[in-house]
Amino acid sequence: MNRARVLSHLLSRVPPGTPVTAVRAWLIGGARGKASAPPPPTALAAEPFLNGSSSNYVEEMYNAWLHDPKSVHQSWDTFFRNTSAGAQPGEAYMAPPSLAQPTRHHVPLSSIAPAISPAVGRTPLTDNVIDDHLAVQGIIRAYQARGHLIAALDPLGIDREALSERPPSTMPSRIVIRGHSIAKIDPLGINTVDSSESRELVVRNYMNRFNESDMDRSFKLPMSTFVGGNEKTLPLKEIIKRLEDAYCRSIGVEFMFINSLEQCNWIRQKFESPGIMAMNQQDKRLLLARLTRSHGFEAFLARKFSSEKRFGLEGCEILIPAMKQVIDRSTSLGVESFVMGMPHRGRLNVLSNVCRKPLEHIFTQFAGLDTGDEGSGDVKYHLGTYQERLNRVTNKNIRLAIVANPSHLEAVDPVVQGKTRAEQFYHGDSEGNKVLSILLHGDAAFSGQGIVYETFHLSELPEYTTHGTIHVVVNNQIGFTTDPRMSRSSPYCTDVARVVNAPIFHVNADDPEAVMHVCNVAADWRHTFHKDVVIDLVCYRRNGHNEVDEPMFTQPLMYNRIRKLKPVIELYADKLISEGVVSAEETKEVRDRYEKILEEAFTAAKSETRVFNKHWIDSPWSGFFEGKDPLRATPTGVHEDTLTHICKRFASAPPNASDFVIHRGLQRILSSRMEMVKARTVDWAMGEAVAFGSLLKEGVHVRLSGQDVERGTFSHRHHVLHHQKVDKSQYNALANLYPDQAPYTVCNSSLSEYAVLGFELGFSMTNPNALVLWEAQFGDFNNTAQCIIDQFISSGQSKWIRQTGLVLLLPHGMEGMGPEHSSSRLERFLQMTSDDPDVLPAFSSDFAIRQLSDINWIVANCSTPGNLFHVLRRQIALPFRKPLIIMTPKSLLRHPEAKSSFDDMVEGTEFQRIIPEAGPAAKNEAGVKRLIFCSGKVYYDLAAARKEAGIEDSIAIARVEQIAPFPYDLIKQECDKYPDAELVWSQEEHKNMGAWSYIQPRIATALNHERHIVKCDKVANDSEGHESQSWYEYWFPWAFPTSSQTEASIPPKRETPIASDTRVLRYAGRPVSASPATGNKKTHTREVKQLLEDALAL
Ligand SMILES: Cc1ncc(C[n+]2csc(CCOP(=O)(O)OP(=O)(O)O)c2C)c(N)n1
Ligand SMILES: [Mg+2]
Repeated sequence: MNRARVLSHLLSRVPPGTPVTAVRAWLIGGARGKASAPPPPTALAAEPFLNGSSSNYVEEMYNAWLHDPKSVHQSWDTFFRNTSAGAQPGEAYMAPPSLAQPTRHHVPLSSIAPAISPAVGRTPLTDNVIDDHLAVQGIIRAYQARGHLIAALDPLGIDREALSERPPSTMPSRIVIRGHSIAKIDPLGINTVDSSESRELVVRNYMNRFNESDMDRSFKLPMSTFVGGNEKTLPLKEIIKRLEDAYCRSIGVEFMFINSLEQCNWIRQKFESPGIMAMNQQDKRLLLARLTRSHGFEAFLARKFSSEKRFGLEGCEILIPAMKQVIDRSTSLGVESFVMGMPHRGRLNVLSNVCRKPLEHIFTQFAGLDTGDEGSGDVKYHLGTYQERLNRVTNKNIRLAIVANPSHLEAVDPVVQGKTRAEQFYHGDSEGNKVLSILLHGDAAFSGQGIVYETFHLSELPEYTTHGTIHVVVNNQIGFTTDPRMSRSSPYCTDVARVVNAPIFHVNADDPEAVMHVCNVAADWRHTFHKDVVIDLVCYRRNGHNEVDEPMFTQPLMYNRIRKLKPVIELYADKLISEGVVSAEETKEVRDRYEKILEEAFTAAKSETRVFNKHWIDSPWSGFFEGKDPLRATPTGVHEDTLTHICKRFASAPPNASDFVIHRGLQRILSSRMEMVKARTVDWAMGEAVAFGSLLKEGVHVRLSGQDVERGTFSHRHHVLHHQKVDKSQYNALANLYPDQAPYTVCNSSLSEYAVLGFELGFSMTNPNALVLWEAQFGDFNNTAQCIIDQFISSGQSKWIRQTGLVLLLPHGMEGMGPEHSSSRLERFLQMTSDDPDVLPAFSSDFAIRQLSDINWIVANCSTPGNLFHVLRRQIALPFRKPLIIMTPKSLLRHPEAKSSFDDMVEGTEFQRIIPEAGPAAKNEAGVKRLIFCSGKVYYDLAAARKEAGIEDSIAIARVEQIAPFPYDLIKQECDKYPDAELVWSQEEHKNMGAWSYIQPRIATALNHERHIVKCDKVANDSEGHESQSWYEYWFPWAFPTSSQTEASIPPKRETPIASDTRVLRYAGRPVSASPATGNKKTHTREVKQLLEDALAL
């Protein structure tokens, strides 16, 4: 039995004499019929579920039921059984018995059951009539769902070919073929599918029942289409024509996978409504002017710098008008700030023509000039920018930022999202109405890079959403030298976006007006639904990957075709001239005017002698550095009352404790916390909490994000208490400390390191007065976010002179748990620090802070909660921002010794870069035979073993808490204190890991082993002898008079060591290994024993 039979079966129950139009009304009229119809006759109203839009669904339910009655909702099951058994109208349907959420085949029949219209008509109702109407509905739906498969998207006409070469077993080509089967251009000459065949791809066999004469028959339009406009019925040929105009011309709309009828209807309306794509003359002229600039910019650079790489936009010049259209439209809808991320392709053009970055700044980047300020800089097509400007179309001021990024494609995506989210957060823009992120992608990168998927999955998470991102893909159908056949397995490069139900608008980039239409729809979609949307600009790349690449080596046929194509500016100008919208003279005038602007800027740029990295900052922190002493941090100790208050709150149940049922285990934890408050001590979790709490009190927003951070991987944190009886009823003590405190955000993230770390980095870039922390589940997982660590965090300030105080919490330590989860790869973070192991900075009163300001990041491995408290607070106390990498403990979280007294955190205390020996050995300086330096948890093992061996007065142990920058001054002080002691470095990590290779040369330098001492106030000179500014001279000009104000620049000072300590540091620890830790518990225990013997045996 098929759908028609099901329906005719149902129709057989229509009382004799019921007019056919009544049936037709429900069959094809849907809600429209319903709205205008008089009340249904009783017999039919008793079975009021049949309407036009549901007939497909009825069939689907019926087929599913036939296959397996259990696969459908119980109400359908009952209904079909009853109708099969001959039930009378009104008797077959029974209300669903369950309130459970229905799944696909479990949608209750009641949900699609409007009344049936009893309109009047005379045509006898036959199976044929019903089937014809159903077929028309099928056709309409087919175009909506699959019209994009035959849309003329590709200016080259090769995209369908690329995919149809796949073996049928891996991809049924007739299904996946998309794009250009009816386009006229095909460089490969084998695009042989004619238009009737391609149409069949969409409508499949729905058309079989119609012949030419049926084309003039009128059909009533169902509520699922808007092609009729005000018409209720249309001839079949007109229905098909309008559907093809909507779905198969230059725009291919992919949206029918979206699980929301409202959203699907919204999109249908935006593309199907007659005349909706029409553009007025003024907009056409504006579009032409924007295209002229886009084209002119690349042409100018090509002429002036013919051998320079610029990753030009030729072949996708429409990108500039497209972005501007999205911005115009969104601005008119209330957006004030745009945060953008984009790859190399067309970046300079976007900087100039979308952001209006001064052309001189761009041109000087080509001139090979020295830098005039701090930073290593970056190539011009990676740099960011921030501009505030007037949007001329809406006459509103807007902010535009392009986030600087590395070469690593798509890595910037989560950073942009984090920055956007932060802007929204700090502006109180809880719905994303004011701040919008736009992400640009290349086709190969969009489908190839996993970070795209990871970023999409942040899009709807409560603490990570940016309330919809507009994605624009420059789909030039090639990635470097690889075409889509070899670079992806999905039909479209955009398929990744389907996972979040984002609509995807494929559009032929050579049809500028179609592009503008999808841009408007995308902006409206985002404004209406606050969800992601994708614009896929199907285009081509006129040159090689860059301007000095030869594309004919690898894509000869494609490029033969490309060479014959006219640039889109010519196509569009010709079109507008032929329409009489502009004259040829006007187009020339617009071109010449822009050419003049370019020439003038080019001339002005010639007089520049330097480039300035500061011109390219994407996240300026205006006011933050103002009036600060660049070398003074505010104290980190806090008043005892504050400690007590925060700790008490942290140890207490919610204020409404009697109504809030807490887990018993948590009650125990809270009690033990209260015990600690009484004893004026903190464990790790309390140390962290009081650091956060005291910052919150001071108005500093704290955001802690990562996998399972709310409870903590090791069940030690418990920042969010869950009511054991009421879903979503939670209590967060740190968010409820003081009435006027800053907000506290703690959020479990998606299971992604790359995206979430990138996101938090972006978040941290927005507001320097926020402590943003990302915690890895275990420290070793940080390597799946390696790109963010290498490309952004360790080198970001140097490349892009932008700062971040982001904190990475990386659980680290060898607890016998196997090769994984033991090592955060401390050695890698240390290897990437930018301090020179051979240079001993001059000791001075501001030594510690100078070191911090000079280094790229701080690496710490604290052994006490008190020190953790201080180092976290110091992040905000510093007058600048540096990333902080902390190796955090596991067993120390509950270690009885790893506690700190309030005395270590009150006013007057501070972070201890090293914790020197304080036991009996400290009082026996001359008698100490060995001074062991170590870091982190191993200290507790060493101290316990030393005590057990009874040698506490002859071995001193000093803990290096801040490993980088290396505390030379304190290390030297400690060495000097025990002049006769052997110096040992002991670590639990294997010798080729951990801090050893970082520590060894630096201790040697501290001991003055034939190493230069260079004063740290050296001034770097460029090749022409210009003095370049350090970053703090730039940000704190009042504290650093320029050399013209002083008598002369200070030359680097080199001094011979005053005294040399001949001692050599010995290593005591595990041998080298390929694996971070053994998987065998016994071996682990043996290794620990060996390590301790090695370190302590005298
Ligand atoms: C993660 C990463 N891998 C490799 C590269 C090297 N690379 C630079 S551009 C490019 C091709 C990019 O193709 P697509 O995304 O389609 O952008 P298009 O250059 O075509 O605009 C490649 C592979 C890179 N930059 N980043
Ligand atoms: Mg590409």
